[in-house]
Amino acid sequence: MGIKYNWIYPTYDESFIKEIESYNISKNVAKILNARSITDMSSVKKYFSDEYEEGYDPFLMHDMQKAVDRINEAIENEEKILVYGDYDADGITSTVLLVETLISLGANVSSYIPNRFEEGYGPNKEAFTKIIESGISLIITVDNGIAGVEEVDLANELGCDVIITDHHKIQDTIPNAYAIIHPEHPEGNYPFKKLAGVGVAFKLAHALLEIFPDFLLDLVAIGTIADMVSITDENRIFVKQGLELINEDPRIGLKMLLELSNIDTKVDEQTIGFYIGPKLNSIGRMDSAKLGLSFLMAEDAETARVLAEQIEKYNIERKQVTEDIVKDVIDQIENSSKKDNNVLMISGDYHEGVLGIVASNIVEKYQRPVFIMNNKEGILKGSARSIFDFNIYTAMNKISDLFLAFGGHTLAAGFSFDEINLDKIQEFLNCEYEKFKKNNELKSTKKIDIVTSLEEISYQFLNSLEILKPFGMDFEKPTVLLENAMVLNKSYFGSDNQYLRLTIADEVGNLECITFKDSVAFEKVEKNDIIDLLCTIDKNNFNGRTKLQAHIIDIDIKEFLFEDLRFINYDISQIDNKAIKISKKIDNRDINYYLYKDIEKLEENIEDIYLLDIPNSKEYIEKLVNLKPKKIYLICEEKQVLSDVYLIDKDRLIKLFNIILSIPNKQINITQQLDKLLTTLKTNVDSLKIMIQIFRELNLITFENNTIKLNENYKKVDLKQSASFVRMESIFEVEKLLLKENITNINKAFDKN
Ligand SMILES: [Mn+2]
Repeated sequence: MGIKYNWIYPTYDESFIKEIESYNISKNVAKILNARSITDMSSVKKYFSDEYEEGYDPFLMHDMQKAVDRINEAIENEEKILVYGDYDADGITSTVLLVETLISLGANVSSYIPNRFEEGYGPNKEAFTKIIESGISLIITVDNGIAGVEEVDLANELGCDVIITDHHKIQDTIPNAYAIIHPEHPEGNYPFKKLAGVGVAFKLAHALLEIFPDFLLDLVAIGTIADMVSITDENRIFVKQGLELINEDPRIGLKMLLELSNIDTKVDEQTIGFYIGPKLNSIGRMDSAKLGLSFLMAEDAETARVLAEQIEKYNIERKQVTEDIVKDVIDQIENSSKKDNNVLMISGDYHEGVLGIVASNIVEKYQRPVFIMNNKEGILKGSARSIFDFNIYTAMNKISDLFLAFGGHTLAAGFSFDEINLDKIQEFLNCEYEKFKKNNELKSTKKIDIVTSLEEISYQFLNSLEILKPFGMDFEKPTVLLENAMVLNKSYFGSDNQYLRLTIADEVGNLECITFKDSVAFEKVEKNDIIDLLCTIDKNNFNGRTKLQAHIIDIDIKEFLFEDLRFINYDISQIDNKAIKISKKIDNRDINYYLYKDIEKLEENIEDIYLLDIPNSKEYIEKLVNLKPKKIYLICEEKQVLSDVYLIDKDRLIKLFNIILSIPNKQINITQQLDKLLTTLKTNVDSLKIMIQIFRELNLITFENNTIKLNENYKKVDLKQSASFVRMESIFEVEKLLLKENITNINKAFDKN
């Protein structure tokens, strides 16, 4: 088990894997699909098929026809239409998508994005009033929630229709909008519920344009990835095609932004997730997100460049502000009694746009729910992030009267409250989490897709997984467990040395492994440790060079029971007097010397055991392991390796018996036939003697005057009925294990887990 997570090892259905391999799909891909419960051919075919290339029929969405009719009517009558968007990447792309669609249809369209700091999320009355006063008679909201009941009523009163398109959780009271397009509409029956805001806007565009508008899929890909919705089903199709479009013919703004980010490789979901998405999000975190619209809709290179540079600036600023707040929060936690709280609640004079990012960071470090708040004139406003499926929203709901406002779901929420309520809220949340801790294990689980070792990791391995892309929510990057790798080197990097870098190695090569997350958890990993490393495998492009790199998810430091002191002429006089020494024969009568046959006398939980030679049976080792010693040191010096001396096995025994049978009088005189026998059986005299002994024990022959004579009444027998054979097999087995295997395999052989 790992330091951070409980690992769930995969189980594979071998026949399924064979079947899918016959379709020219690599074994690794087969394993991953299998580990992810895609376990029959029809699901596999559906997964890889292009059948759904154009997604589902947009008119399957509730109110779609009604919305399309109203919009067409507005275009016909030259009404002023406004697209009301949101300030995050999903909201910005949704807005651009619908504005471009309406422009292409000849509509008189404008857009509005509320300001995060002045207006907050969702529709607001003041904005609606101003918009409608300016002559707008149709508002279409995108990615803006479905909670604006009063705002929609107001618009209706002022003679303006509202069409809501959205994907957020539907509340009990639905606004009285002209039409509501939502994949989860209670009266609708849309097959896929997990579209992003931009995905819903795209369905409306598809319906309006009456063709599949694949030229808008770049926006869908960006919003879908940035909003971290499920990457399965229709979203997978959209993202895949959208990424292709971005690579073939990017918008001029994106092209500039990619250039400024020094990205010259193929754009994939990670490029969007790590670079483009956060940058688009940073606009609204730092300033008004309107700039994002101009950026995505820019048509000439100069405008695009200027806007891209501004976005770069916002992003750098956002990173700096985040870093500063994280530092301050950690400082507050470490230097006060706040650290003892079950739920960390920290406030300061903080920039509101980044509090969610800060909270996620702190959760990662302290592994408990976190509230990060800006204190503005006694009102605490901020973001909460939870962990281990502790439902933070439900907890807040129980004391809803202590909040001015709050909203969210299991693991994330936004809120505001008067600071006089802080202690009450803190106390209540501490209690709630205390109860939760008692009934739940505070360790998340992590599923492993593939268990392998370092030597299997290659470009070929990584490339074989490409077919599964894009990865994201609900279909994450394959997790690979590299077993028994040695830590060759450990170092830290980053501005504060906050990131960890390990180099792991095996006999063949090595691999650089890094993590940008909570390197503190892995502090006790040391150079030369043998570890199981759970990671994802990636390519790292640096200074024009590409190399393989692992991203560390979790680590298990192997505590080995058996330590190897074999084949090094270990000087046994070094052994501590208190340590237990075990051997087949005693030649030193020290008090802590034991014979294998006397190990019953040993008590449980002894510290160190030294095995001077090897026992006659594996059973003795098993008994020792059961005593739960701290370490078992293998010295195992053997003057005579019996399996090398005695050349006996089942095949030879059968051969010898057939020789006896083939002779007419069924007798062999050993003295006369010795050389011939030894050559045929490829063995030696001592071995032959034991083989004869085995046959005697089995009543197959008699042996007198150096002559083997077949017992006429012999019966077919099991070799295991011969004590000599059994003893020999058992010695060979334990010798093979303790003398021929490496220490890792020996540890594995006796590992109870
Ligand atoms: Mn959204």
